Amino acid sequence: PEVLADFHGEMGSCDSCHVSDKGGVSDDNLSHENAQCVSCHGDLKELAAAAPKDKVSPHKSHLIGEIACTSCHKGHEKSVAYCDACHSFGFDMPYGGKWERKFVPVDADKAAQDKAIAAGVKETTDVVIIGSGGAGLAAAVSARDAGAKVILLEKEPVPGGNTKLAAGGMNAAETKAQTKLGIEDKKQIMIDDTMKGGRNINDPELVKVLANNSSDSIDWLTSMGADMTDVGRMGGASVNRSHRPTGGAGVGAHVAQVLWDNAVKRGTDIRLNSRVVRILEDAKGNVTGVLVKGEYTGYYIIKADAVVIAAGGFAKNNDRVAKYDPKLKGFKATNHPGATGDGLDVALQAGAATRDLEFIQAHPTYSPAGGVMITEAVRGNGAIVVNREGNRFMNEITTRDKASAAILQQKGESAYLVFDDSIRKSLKAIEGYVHLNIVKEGKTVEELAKQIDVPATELAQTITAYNGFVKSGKDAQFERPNLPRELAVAPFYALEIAPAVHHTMGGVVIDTKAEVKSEKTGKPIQGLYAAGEVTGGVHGANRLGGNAVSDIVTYGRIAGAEAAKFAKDH
Ligand code: FAD
Ligand code: MEZ
Repeated sequence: PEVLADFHGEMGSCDSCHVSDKGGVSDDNLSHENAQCVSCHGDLKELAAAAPKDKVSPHKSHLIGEIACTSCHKGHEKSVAYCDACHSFGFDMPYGGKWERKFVPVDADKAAQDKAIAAGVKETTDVVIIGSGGAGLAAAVSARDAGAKVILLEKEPVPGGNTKLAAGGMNAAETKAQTKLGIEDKKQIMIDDTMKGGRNINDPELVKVLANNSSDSIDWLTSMGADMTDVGRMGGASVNRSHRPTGGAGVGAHVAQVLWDNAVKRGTDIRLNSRVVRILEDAKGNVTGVLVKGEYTGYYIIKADAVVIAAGGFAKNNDRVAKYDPKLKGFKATNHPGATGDGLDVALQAGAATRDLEFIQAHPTYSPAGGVMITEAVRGNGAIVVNREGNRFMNEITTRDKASAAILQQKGESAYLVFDDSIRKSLKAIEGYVHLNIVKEGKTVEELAKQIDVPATELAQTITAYNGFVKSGKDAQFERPNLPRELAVAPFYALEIAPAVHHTMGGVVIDTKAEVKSEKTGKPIQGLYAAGEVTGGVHGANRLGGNAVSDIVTYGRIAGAEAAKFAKDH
């Protein structure tokens, strides 16, 4: 047999997987087909429990929601390991093919799209949300709480977008967690840090809303079951304000899971494998709904009073990235495979204004060996960065634009992140990197130096000098503002890091109610809202670490509530 369906076909008829009297698949989520897989093979948790302990298990997933078996195990075509889209595990999949994706523009297939539009409305709802990342899920929860009927559409087979990958934290000022830890912060300081980090080209009104609602957004998440009690430092922040789960576990998978659970609990109609290819408008330019391409069901129209674009950024689309910033041509990206910029395309088609598209951020610490971003929280908790000569060359927690530029100036255009066992113990996220086998370890600094091929004497001198700065409370070399701990507890660790495209700061122009502005009139397009990485203005020219999760929760909430209100008054 060539594919899974052939093999299953040999054992029984088509209705061992499909609903026999329906013809074709059950829906775009393949709900029935996936239930059939689980009924014979067990669910993800059961399969993960049965996996060998000494290997990276594809079933031990950090993805949110209930991951559909068919995301990887295709029936009528070769199976693929979806995680290969980011990592390079090289799993030997039964009936396996190579994971790859060709970018298809949203306006491809125009004739079929026009035909579907001519066929008319298939379904009606109050609010359509495009994207199942944090902004989309937050919008779904708040729109449902405001009484709207909501359909949320996600083009990927797995939900959560970039949000599920977020690691270091969510920025918020004047929170209960900060008070408990004795951290003195002010919303105004968060505003000042954000404007400074964004080189003062941010929309100040959007920044005020971000900071002034940040503590409330933490409380909102907490009220729905989130744990945001650990607080660390991110680059460009004056104080510790990056909130994450206890022990420093990754923030994004947790927040996305809490929002997912709450969106599901509130009865949101969530459809995966469902790509929005056009926002529909009437002759006056008011939004009337969306044209969707269901992976299996084809094109159809949903009529809606309001649409929220929460489709994320475009960092994974290197052609588009290089068009706006040619220096980034050929760079790897930290993002999930769906971050291609479709949201921007449908918004542009609908006449939205855009801003700041040329500002694209590289994250300084991506591991080329693992295909993963190493969270800034490792540096925030005390790690240093050294070059191939074993020397520090920057303030490790400066803003990302400066840190990335400094690393690219070093020999080999990469560097080493160096930390000790006390830092490892302070941050659960590090266990993930150890699990991926990308962290080098030495019982002594000298042994570590050998492992990463840097001169042992220089590395030892660098660490001794750094520990001296920690003791005196002043980094006399690079003025690093936080010096949380000496690097003194063996074993010592290092991993190679280099910058990779991480965040697209620009996007659709919104106001403080998350209404999308028209390019032509400068006024809001009636019924169109946007939130999260698809928008521009909140982060200016350079986003501060931790501000994106804050952005998506606060503006996702606002967009959902405003869209529901608009639908009600419509
Ligand atoms: P996403 O979460 O990307 O969701 C958008 C969704 O829309 C995607 O699932 C996408 O597939 C879908 N979509 C796109 N187009 C369509 C379409 N046409 N039809 C249907 N669906 C569509 N920020 C922080 O503040 N703190 C952190 O610690 C942090 N860590 C990060 C770590 C990594 C590895 C990465 C990549 C980013 C990190 N960020 C962090 C940034 C932050 O995670 C993102 O900016 C943020 O989560 C974006 O949320 P979003 O909801 O706007 O978009
Ligand atoms: O905001 C981010 O992108 C972030 C904090 C990433 C990280 O290093 O964890």
